[in-house]
Amino acid sequence: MRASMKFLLTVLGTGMIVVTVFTAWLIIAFVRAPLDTVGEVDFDRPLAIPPLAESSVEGGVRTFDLRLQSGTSDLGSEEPTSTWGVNGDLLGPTLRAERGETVAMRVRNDLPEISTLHWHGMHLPAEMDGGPHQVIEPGDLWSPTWTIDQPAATLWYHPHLHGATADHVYRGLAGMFIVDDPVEAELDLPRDYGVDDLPLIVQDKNLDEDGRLDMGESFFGSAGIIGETVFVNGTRGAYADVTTEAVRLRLLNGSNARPFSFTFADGRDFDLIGTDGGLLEAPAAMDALQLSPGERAEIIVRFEPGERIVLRSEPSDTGNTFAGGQDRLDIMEFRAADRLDPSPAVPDQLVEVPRLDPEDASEERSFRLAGSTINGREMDMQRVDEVVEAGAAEIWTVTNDDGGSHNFHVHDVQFQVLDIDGREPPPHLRGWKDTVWLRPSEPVRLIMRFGHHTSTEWPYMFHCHTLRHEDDGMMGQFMVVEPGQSPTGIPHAGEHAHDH
Ligand SMILES: [Cu+2]
Repeated sequence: MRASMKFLLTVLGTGMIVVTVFTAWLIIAFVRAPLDTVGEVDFDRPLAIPPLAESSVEGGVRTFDLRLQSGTSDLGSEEPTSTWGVNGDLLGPTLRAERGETVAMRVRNDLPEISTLHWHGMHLPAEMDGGPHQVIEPGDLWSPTWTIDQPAATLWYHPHLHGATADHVYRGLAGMFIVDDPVEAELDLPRDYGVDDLPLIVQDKNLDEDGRLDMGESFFGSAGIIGETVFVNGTRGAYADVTTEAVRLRLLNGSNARPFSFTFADGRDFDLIGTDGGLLEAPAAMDALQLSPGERAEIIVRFEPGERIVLRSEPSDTGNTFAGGQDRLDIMEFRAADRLDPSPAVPDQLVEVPRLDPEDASEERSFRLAGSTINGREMDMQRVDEVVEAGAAEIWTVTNDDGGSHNFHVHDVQFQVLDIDGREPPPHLRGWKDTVWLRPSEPVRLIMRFGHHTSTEWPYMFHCHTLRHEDDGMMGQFMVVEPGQSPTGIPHAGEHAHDH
């Protein structure tokens, strides 16, 4: 009797503590004052443009040499900052290859710890994907190869080591991967890299008093690091000189957690021409574009001679107040020359985007994201969560079940958004996508057709691209197999605890 009484009191006491802590956390999360840096940023540094990666072609194979390395960078502090990069001190070169080309990557890890390199948005065999199972030990070389078979698009690459993706990306490992194809090449679009076709890798970081990258995570919420300083291509307070009437911006939200809602200071319209997986059927005029971590977009914006205009991030329509989505941030400045070279008008029609038909879907699956789980389970490197038939079209319904700061990324395929909580998707979600934001409790129905790279051994990932959530276990694995095949078990190569 006494023992059970004591037990009851313990349970009650623990319950009250849990409720109190949870309530305090809720209050803190909702009262965090939004950050506002509008008008506060000096744009006094020329925007760095990542160099185009060198490659060599032999026997029809285009080979890139990539070296993960540590170094130091000028991030605007008095002291240089320790950073990581690919073939340099911070970020990596822009990779570029044509549809139909076979590429070979020689990725050497000269970091003091294991890492991986994942080709985000790429359709390729699972073993080449650079996910958590393709670890590269310090000093080792990893040599994936595949044939590019997807439309022209702005993709990117970054580490994907289970438990350490947030850390490695934040330290500076990321770069763009531009896929070209003849259809895009035929269109009258700006494409002079670094002149009227600019890659913009937008990231937020915090620096401590000694100029070091502050790895401390936000106290306000579970999304991880929310930076108060914005960097574009690693440049703090960046400005870009504009010499043409129109410029194509390839925007990548390369942040760990922060969503951006890109606008220009005067609210001008721009044309959205492409999303994660390629160009749209037709340009869509808009004055604000939201991108969550991992998402990309291509926009074309027009400038007047002699003007200076700031690219900003206004509060996002995320459905919650987490991850700095309510902040207003000055991002970078464009400085137009007094005389601008003429640019073509944006074509009325871009490319064909064949709609995937829900009638063709052979399978429907549902994914509920909450806590650090998907469908109640945390990532297990040895568990295959879903098995998919090669060539099958499927509908995946994905729901943010706990109101947190979540999006959803699927490897290997580009999907289309069928509807969001029953509504038609807005223009910026009507093209090919591989990552999509999840507003709380609004199911997003995705349709995708899986390719023909099969394996009974190597899985692909699906996960939240808020990197802290991914690291915490909000990730699962799927295998693409031939009809009738079953997974045979995942090799243990990827089992590494992460410790700093
Ligand atoms: Cu998440």
